[in-house]
Amino acid sequence: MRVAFLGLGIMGRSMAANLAKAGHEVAVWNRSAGNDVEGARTAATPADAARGAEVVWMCVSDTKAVESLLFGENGVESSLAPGMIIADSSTISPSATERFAARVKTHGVDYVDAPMTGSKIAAAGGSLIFMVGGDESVLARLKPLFDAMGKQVFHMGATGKGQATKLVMNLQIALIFEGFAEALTLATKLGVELERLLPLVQASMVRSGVVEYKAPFIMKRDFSPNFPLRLMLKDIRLALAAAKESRVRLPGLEAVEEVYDVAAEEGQSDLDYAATLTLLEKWAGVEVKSAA
Ligand code: NA7
Repeated sequence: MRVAFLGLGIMGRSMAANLAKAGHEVAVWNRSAGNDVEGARTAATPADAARGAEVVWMCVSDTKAVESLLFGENGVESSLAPGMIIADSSTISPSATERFAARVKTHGVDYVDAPMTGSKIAAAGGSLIFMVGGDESVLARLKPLFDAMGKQVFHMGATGKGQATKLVMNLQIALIFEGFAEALTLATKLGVELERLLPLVQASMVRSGVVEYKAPFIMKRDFSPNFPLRLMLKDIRLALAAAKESRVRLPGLEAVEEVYDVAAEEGQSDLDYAATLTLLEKWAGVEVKSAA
C-alpha cells in the first residue's frame, strides 16, 4: 500500500521501517530533519508525504502535535482525497480524536485511532499490540499494515475508543507501579530484603506483568528510559482530563500525578517512569537495593 508515515521518534521510526521492509511504498516525514528510513522516501512536509497516499499513519508526542500535522501549515488536510484513511498511533485525547475524525470526514476520509502497547523492542520486532477505534471495514483495509508492525489488534469500538482504552491501560500501569514502588520503599525501611520479597510477590495474587517487567531494572538500579516519565505523565494528565470531561473522580491517579510532577521538576522527565521510586526513597531516607 502507499503509506505516509509521520513522526519518526523511538516508536515511529521502527514502525515505518517495518512497513518499508514489508514491501509497502512508504513516504516518511519528521519535524526534525536527519531521520531517514531505509527503503522510504523522505518527504519535505506532512502534505507532501500524504499526497497520493492511501493511508496516512501518525506517531507523534501529543494532541497538539497531531493537530498541527493534520491541520497546521503544510498539514495533511491539503492532500486529503476521498477514500483515504488516517491512522494515529500517538497517545492523545479521545475527545480531540473524535473532533479530528469529524473534520477529515468532511473530505471523505476515514479516521482510525490505533495507539499501541509494547516497548521500543516490540516496535523494532514488529510485535506491537494495537487497541483500535474505527469502523470494522476500515480496520480490515489496514490489516496488511497492522500485520507488518504488530502481532495483535484489539478492536475497541468506534473512533476514539482506542485512545480511551489506552488511557485506562496506562492508568493501571501507573497505579500498579506506584503500589509496587511504595511497597518496596516501606519493605526496605522495615528491613525486608528485596530478594526475599520479590519471589513471594510473584507467587501470590499480587503478581503482575508490571512487576515482572520492572523488577530486574530496579534490582540493577537501571532507570534508563523504556517508557519515559514525561510520556507517562502526559498520559496521566490525559486520563485526568478525560475523567474531568466525563465527570469521573480518580483520587488515586490524582495523587500519583503529584509524584510524577515532583519527579519532573527534579529533572527526571527523560528517565524511565520507574525513577519515581527514587523520590519515595528520598522521602523515606532509604535506597531499595539488592542485598547481593
Ligand atoms: P518520541 O520518541 O518522543 O517521539 C516523538 C515524535 O513526535 C518525534 O518524531 C517528534 O519529532 C514528534 N513531534 C513532537 N512534537 C511535534 C510537533 N509539534 N509537530 C510534529 N512532530 C512532533 O516518542 P515515542 O516514539 O516514544 O512515542 C510516540 C507516541 O506513541 C507518544 O504519543 C507515546 O505516548 C506513544 P522530533 O524528532 O522531536 O522533531
